[in-house]
Amino acid sequence: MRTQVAIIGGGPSGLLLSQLLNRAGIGTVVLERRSREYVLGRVRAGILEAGTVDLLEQADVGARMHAEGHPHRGCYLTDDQQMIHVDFTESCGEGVMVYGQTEVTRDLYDAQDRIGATHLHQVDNVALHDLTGDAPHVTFDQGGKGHRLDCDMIVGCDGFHGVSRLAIPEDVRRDYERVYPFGWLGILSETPPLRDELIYANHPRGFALASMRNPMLSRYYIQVPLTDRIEDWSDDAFWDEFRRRMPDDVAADLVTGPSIEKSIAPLRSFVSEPMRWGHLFLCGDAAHIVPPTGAKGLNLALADVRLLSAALIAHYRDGDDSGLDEYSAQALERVWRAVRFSWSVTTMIHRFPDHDAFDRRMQQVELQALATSDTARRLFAECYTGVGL
Ligand code: RFL
Ligand code: PHB
Repeated sequence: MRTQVAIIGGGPSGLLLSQLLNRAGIGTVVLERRSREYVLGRVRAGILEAGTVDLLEQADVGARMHAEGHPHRGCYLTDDQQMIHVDFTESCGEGVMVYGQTEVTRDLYDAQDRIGATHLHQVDNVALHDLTGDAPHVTFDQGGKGHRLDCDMIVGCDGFHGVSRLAIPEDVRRDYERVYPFGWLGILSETPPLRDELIYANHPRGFALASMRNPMLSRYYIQVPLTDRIEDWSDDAFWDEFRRRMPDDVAADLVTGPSIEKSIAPLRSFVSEPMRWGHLFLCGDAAHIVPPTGAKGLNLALADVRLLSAALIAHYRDGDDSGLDEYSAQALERVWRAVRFSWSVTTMIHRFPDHDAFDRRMQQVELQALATSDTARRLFAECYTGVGL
């Protein structure tokens, strides 16, 4: 088998890259470890930056997002009982779109089917070969048989637990990591959202987030110790704890119902440099992870794809390799800015087991800056909507 660009991983990065390249006449094969149903069953991010919305339009997957997504012009943060509103549109002229990663992924699969793109699912033992030589290729097993895919380039879109990043030699690769001492327990419920915009709550009992997918589908999270398991949390226990972490007058409006999904995600900041090695390029979670607090993970992954797709199109169309040569350095600039934002919001809004009275004062000063300073609100809004990254 031969293709121009072999894409490892059929999550949002891999699918969008395949979509943009196919539309430019460049051949791709996507190799995905899981079934399509499994990929579509994962509940993850919910917020799209303005630039992500534009990119999905360019890829011809914007129609349902515009019909069913919900533009938001701001969000709330709390400091115990105090509600602080940041109006993104007033502060920086942009907003965000509430539209789940699951829906983005579904739209990408549908668009890929329409143009007849090649996806191989349930592949195992993916291995990358000759990354700096003349014959880059990927080997893998599918249906009990071994296969070889020859290509010009390999793009690792296989997430944090993928194999692509590990194909970069250890003496070349540099990893940076911060593991946070808590996770997020999230539930999805068919209930009306608590408010018209998201609420990020800093409460003495810990962080909580009220998010949503649509007027009858809510997504709620609470900070939990890393040792907690899903079985420890009945729906009732979740709702009780969530209610206690919201300001009293907001909590009074909470509509509860059975959870239709429940999961715990650990929080981590991670960056692996470089994002290119020979014929291998990395996109998205394969190269970097951010805690979900800033809603950056999916957006950052798709920003990589925007850069890399343009560079690959310039390579094939005009023989211009400057974009490929600059890809790693350019992508990492945005990555580090998003890592800083996600880390700083995480630090401002969670209760850390080792925080003392001093750390708490720092949180209060930062939250009060958002309440009182146009400049602080603008900085936050620019990062959250992505225009300042
Ligand atoms: P993905 O979505 O992880 O997709 C990678 C794909 O590669 C496949 N794969 C392989 N395929 C072939 N061979 C292998 N060896 C492979 N190893 C892995 C996987 O099956 C998968 O289909 O990465 P991508 O495309 O870069 O997209 C990134 C986003 O998914 C990610 O940044 C966000 O979802 C992060 N994230 C969240 N971000 C937010 O902004 N808000 C959230 O609420 C939020 N919740 C989450 C999250 C990430 C989570 N993960 C990764 C554990 C919740 C979870 C649980
Ligand atoms: C979500 O709706 O899943 C969500 C929204 C905002 C975040 C994280 C997760 O910062």
